[in-house]
Amino acid sequence: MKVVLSEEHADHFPTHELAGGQWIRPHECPERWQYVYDELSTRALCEFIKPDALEMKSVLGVHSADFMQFLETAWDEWVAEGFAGEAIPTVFPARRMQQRVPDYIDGKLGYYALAIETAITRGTWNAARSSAACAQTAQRFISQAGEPAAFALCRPPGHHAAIDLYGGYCFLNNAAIAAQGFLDEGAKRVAILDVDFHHGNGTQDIFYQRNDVLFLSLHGDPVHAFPHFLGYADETGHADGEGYNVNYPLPPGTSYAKWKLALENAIEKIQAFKPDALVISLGVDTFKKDPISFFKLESADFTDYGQLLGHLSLPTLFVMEGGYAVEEIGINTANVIQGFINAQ
Ligand code: SP5
Ligand code: ZN
Repeated sequence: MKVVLSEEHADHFPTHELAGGQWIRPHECPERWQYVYDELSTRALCEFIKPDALEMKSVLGVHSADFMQFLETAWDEWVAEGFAGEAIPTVFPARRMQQRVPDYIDGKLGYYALAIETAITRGTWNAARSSAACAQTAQRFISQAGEPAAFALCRPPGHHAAIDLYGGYCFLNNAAIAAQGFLDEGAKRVAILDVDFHHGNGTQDIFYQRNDVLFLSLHGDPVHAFPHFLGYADETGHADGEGYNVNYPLPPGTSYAKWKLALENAIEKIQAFKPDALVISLGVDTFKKDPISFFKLESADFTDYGQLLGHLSLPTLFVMEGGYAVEEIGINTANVIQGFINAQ
């Protein structure tokens, strides 16, 4: 399988994440990428390719132009204000306050942030662009070169990034940009299946009123799990999108047996939708040892569900999302890919 990846991911390496009232080294760290790359190399399953430069058309099909402008200039505006640390907001447009974009950078950060664990640094915009470029190039291997499947080893991840919001370690929604790319290049329908432990709130937000993208997400119930404010089962889409958003919130301690029942239900819905392409938001933070999650998948379970996805026999793009049990992230990710390839 072709794997698209960029060394420029390493331009984003924030040193601060606020967690439990303390500053920690961010869970979303550059070694995550290295572990996946090393494991895929060891197993010789893949061919590695660098991305082409990001073309903005499909990006602007999913994100607002003002949000792009903000991401591009946020670090420079922060530095121009004389701030010495990483760019992290302190104030938010909360209930009954104005939803207007202020001029001052601290206010802008709060306007565009959905969570503050995610710092913006000097190299963030470049890394976020290179990550989206990986997804776009991998998508084009499928839609233009006729590859049956591809894997975008994206970092930073993307599925929490909404039309005009960043956070949850995400800036650009790589999976959504790829799905939009398939549509821009002739696909009529695309399904996005999000198997990251966290709800793909950003992807849901982007496609919530559309019927050309079916979005399905298996995740920790937002009553207990980040992002807390989206991901309930009664969020089924709006207007043209009614019925095209499917959430499977699952409780703490969910075993693979229970998780697989939700996956099988999602797979039936994908088959009924008859998509021209399938995008998998592949987070492996469902693993039992993940430090911030509460599902109980074992490493072998990743191979098993990779096989189920392979049996769908759809043009399939895997897009890397989360996974923070760093030493096992490579094994679990490669297991999904190996299971998928075995089923072909
Ligand atoms: C892409 C992705 O997986 N983003 C996840 C972002 C999660 N950020 C905040 C997590 C807070 C988790 N707190 C759980 C404490 C468990 N001991
Ligand atoms: Zn996650």
